[in-house]
Amino acid sequence: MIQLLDADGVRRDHPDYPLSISDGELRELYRDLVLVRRIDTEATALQRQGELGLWASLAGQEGAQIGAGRALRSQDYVFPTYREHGVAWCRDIDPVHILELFRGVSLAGGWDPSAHNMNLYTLVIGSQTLHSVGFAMGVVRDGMVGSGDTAADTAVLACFGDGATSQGDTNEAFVWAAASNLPVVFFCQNNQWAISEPVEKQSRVPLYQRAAGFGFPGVRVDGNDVLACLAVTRRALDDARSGQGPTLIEAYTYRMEAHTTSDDPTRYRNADEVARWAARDPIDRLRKHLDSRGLLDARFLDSVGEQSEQLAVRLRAATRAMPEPDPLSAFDHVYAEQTAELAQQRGQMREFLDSLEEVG
Ligand SMILES: Cc1ncc(C[n+]2csc(CCOP(=O)(O)OP(=O)(O)O)c2C)c(N)n1
Repeated sequence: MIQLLDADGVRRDHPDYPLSISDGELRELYRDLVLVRRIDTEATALQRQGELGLWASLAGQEGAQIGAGRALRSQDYVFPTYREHGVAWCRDIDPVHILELFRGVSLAGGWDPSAHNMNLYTLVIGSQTLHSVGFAMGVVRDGMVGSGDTAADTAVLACFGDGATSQGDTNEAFVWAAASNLPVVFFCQNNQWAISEPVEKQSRVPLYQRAAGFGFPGVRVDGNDVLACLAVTRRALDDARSGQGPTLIEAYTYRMEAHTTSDDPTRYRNADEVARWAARDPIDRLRKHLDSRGLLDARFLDSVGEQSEQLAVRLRAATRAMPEPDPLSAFDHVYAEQTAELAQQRGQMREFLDSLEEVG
């Protein structure tokens, strides 16, 4: 397992994954980790207050997501699942859009994918892996792989969980990516659980080893080590952009909270396991490292604390102020062009809504 920061925050080098990083960049990674955790904490609280219908927590997975997200170049394209709030943060997606989705007021999804080079969240497990290879095929046909133009060559990052590796779609995506040598990085966050199904019940081998059977490299990285995730993803994305084909990254991490706010994890996993992983917290680890380098002065910590507080206040206010959606918007964006059948259904809905108004 690739690790660049050990559990005590001590820096290690790895010959295959050299990482030169400035003090300023280290601090910005820390800021990212703290802020995305704050988004998560606020969203969970908002759900408990009845302001969101559901929330899927990323707690514990911040290091994996910020590492992968900060490895991207602006032209790269991301296909997420529903827990990628940290990756979305790195793509400059306002977390308010994610909250719109989980409040159920943004029927077609929260943001414009083309404005951020990040597709909308996907609830159908594994389906985005096929979308990612289809997109990557287009990238190749557009001549944007291996051209040597660093501003144009493009990689695709497909994010999914350990459970998704059991889906047919994901395995088909592996076949397709390998056969066509596509510029895709498969970023699997193995958070040990697919709701109540542990990863040991899904695979006889470590997940990253499956890549060998498809004919491309697989690597396991410490998912609670943001530096290792950054270095490993950066290299895989570089390989993809330069025409060397796909990589499977297994970011070995843990889902600290429930699967979603509708789940009770105490029914299927024990407290000892959770405590063991709490001791490997990705933010604590980077904090220890920064501290050992004298980078945690009061001014920096205050600025992170203040930004975190302001973000939380903004998220709460924005969530409470979200307008109710127009029920007819459910018919928008279903297809690129409205079909006759949908237009008819929309008309029926319109009539129904009008009849309600008449009743008063
Ligand atoms: C095709 C499909 N089958 C089943 C489900 C129900 N489901 C929702 S989340 C989930 C587990 C996913 O686990 P994993 O891929 O490890 O991702 P995680 O939630 O742990 O991030 C399942 C089976 C679904 N959404 N889609």
